[in-house]
Amino acid sequence: MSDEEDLILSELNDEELVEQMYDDLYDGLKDELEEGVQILLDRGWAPYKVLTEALVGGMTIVGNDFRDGILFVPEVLMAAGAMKGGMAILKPLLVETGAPRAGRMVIGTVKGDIHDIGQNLVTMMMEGAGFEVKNIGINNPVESYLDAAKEFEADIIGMSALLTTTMPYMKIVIDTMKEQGLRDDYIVLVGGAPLNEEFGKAIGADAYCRDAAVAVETAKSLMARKHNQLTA
Ligand code: B1M
Repeated sequence: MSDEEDLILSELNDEELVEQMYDDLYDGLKDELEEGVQILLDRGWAPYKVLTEALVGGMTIVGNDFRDGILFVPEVLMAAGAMKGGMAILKPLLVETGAPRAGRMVIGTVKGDIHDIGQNLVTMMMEGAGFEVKNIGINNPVESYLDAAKEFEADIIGMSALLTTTMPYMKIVIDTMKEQGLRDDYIVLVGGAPLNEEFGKAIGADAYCRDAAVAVETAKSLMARKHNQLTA
């Protein structure tokens, strides 16, 4: 039996376990990663802490090695699959706050882009904060956003892009909204690793959101502002 097979996750202390979970995520070991998530929850870790410290932390390492040509697409897909397994355990816990409905959002990744882990995470956190969210998935052209927003009677349109080549598509969506006289009907939030605040401003979004927690805070404060304007 190898050393790895001998490893009993529940016997590791928190720090060692998180390190091991980074390795498991890196190696795409979904079952082991899920076990790690469960152990941390059983030890009283808040779901959000498990998410950010153990899962997102591990994915950052994967991302760096992907960038540096150490990992390739198949390995990263395995890691993404393991990450989704861990997220699935956390989702009901993040969502079960029973908060009053805070607003409605449509979110999706823009045309040409198939990265969905980040926007799934934003979805979970927004739902946890009491928003109703329609997640329209990946590779969305303008029409998908606008049709979904209309049908769902959304207050917010959220767009995600992870590639420098797809982020300009966000401007196409916003420009189309302007052309169709719809821009002021929605709060537009954008996010994704290659974006920044300046980019958000330049394309005419209401706000750039660095991460899922910022997305929740921003959505709440812009919704409050919208309500105040309507009641003024
Ligand atoms: Co991709 N990929 N990938 N990839 N991939 C990146 C983005 C990259 C930075 C890797 C690297 O080189 N270091 C690089 C982009 C470089 C660039 O554009 N400058 C890259 C590349 C090049 C590619 C391909 C082109 C590779 C290839 O085929 N040669 C290809 C493109 C495919 C396509 O989209 N057309 C590709 C493919 C893939 C996989 C399919 C293998 C897989 C995606 C699986 C999936 O999503 N189901 C994948 C992955 C996993 C990554 C990395 C490693 C991780 C992304 C991730 O999930 N991060 C990524 C490296 C990295 O980002 N460090 C990389 C974890 C996630 C929680 O963070 O998505 O940033 P993030 O979301 C955060 C915030 O950004 C924010 O909140 C989230 C939570 O806090 N946020 C929002 C995100 N969206 C938001 C929307 C909002 C608000 C906040 O709206 C309101």
